[in-house]
This record gives sequence, structure tokens and C-alpha cells, in this order.
Amino acid sequence: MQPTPLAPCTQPAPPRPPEPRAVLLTGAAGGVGTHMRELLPAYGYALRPLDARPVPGAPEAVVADLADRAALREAVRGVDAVVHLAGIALEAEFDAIVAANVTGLQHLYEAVREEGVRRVVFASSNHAVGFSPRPRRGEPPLPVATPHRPDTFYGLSKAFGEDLAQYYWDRHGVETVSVRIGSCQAEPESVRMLSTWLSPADCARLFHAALAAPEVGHTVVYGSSANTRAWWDLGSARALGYAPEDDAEAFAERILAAHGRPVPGSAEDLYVGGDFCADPPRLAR
Ligand code: 15L
Repeated sequence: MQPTPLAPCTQPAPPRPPEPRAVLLTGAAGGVGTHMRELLPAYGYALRPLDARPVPGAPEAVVADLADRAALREAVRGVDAVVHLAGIALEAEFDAIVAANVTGLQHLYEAVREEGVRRVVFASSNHAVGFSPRPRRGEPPLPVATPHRPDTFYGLSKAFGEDLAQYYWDRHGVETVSVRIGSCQAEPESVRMLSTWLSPADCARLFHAALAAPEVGHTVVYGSSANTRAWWDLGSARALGYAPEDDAEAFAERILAAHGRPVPGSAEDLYVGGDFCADPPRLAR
């Protein structure tokens, strides 16, 4: 007996889920990096973690220093984008800051250019504009286009990083979203952070928007949650598709009871960079 021929399939094949986009995550062992390793894969990213030290729980991570150009080039090979969190994230000796956040950043961008990676999400910082007066109640939020007013060598290196990103876009067509991150940690811990907090979940939303937006050239955004007391204009972040969901106000009562208001005339009272403008936390030697 002849086998009955199969009826032609009239159903279209179900759409395949899109391939996860490969993203190099530098600084993967740090505070923000640890949150992003946990949260970004849910948005469809296959992360390649990199850090100068071994990454706990990620034996596959690339262990490489930003001084190692060959290792960086190999690390960026084949990825769709880089989320660059590596470098020094507090105040430190000028030479150390330059090695990690200036020279190291240029090494990263060279590797990106050489390997044809299209986009970088650069962890800039609010400390690039830290000496800007903090907006008072009823005043407009600080625009992205405000002049750089770094509060530390660290903030100065982030201001440089934004210019480096602009240069690599104008000269080489490498796209960047420079994110002036506020205070990205599980919960706000000070009165200032009621304005500057970026919840880890909102940080992942913002990085996803920065990675997924169709064309960004070089775009600078502030990174904070939808805080009732926010200081920064989130317009350029929202234009990328960022829709923050958290608000530090949920912690306000507890924090104000514990800390009271900032002393009038203190750095925390006057400037968006807070303590960084007077007595910055420093990298342990
Ligand atoms: C930063 O840029 C630091 O890396 C981080 O440790 C926080 O201090 C944050 O800014 C902040 O402004 O709270």
C-alpha cells in the first residue's frame, strides 16, 4: 500500500523567537554589573561578562584589565553592543583615574571600532555635572545640555568619556548612549538619593532602551528613577523608550526620620554631586 501523502501544510511556521543579542558587559563584578547580570537577560540579551577580577558565579567571564588591548579586542569580537561599566567608580589618585577611565576607555573604543561593534552604552555619572546647583522645589530639572561641572577627578574622567563618545560617533560612526547614572543601588540611603536613586530594575529598563533604540548617534541621558524629588530632566532617556517605574519617595519617611534635612549651605544641600563636592568617597588604596 502506498503511504498517504501528507497534506500540504497551510499553517505558517510559528515565528521563531529572536536570537538573543550578544552584549559585552564590562565591570560585571561591580555593584551595577552584578544587578545587570541578573536583570538584562530577561530582555533577550546574551551577556558576555568581563571584569579585571573573577566574576562570582560566572566562571565563563573574561578576566581582563582595560590596559590589555589584545584581550579587549578579543572580548568585543562578535558582540552586537557593549555595556561599559568598568573603570574606577569613586574618587582616586589622578594617575589611577586616567589609567582606567581615560586610557582604558580609549582602548575599549578602539577595540569596538576595530571589530565593527555598532553601539556602546557608557556608564557616565552625575558627577560629570556634580557642581551644578541642585534644582530647588518648583525649579526646572537640570537639562542634559548643562555644561560639564565635574566635582572630582572621577567626574572629570566621565566628562572626558562623554567627549570621547562624541568623537567616536563623529569620526568613526560608533554609536553611544552616555548614561549619567545617579545612585544605582537596591534602596536609597540618604536624603540626596531621594532625588538621585536609580533602582536596579529601572537601570535595566534604561540600558535596554539604550540598546534597543533604533538610532542614537551620541545621546546623553540622566539615569534616575521616576523620583518625586528628581533633579534631572529624563526627556532624552524617555525619547529612547525609557519608562521608569520606581520612585524613591516610598523610602522618604524612613530616610528623613533617620537623617533629617541636609545642613543649609552644605555640599549636600547645594550641589547635585552632594558629598563628592566636599569630601568624596575614595577608592581604598
Ligand atoms: C557614582 O558615580 C558612584 O559610582 C556611586 O558610587 C555613587 O556614589 C553615585 O555616583 C552617586 O552619586 O550616588
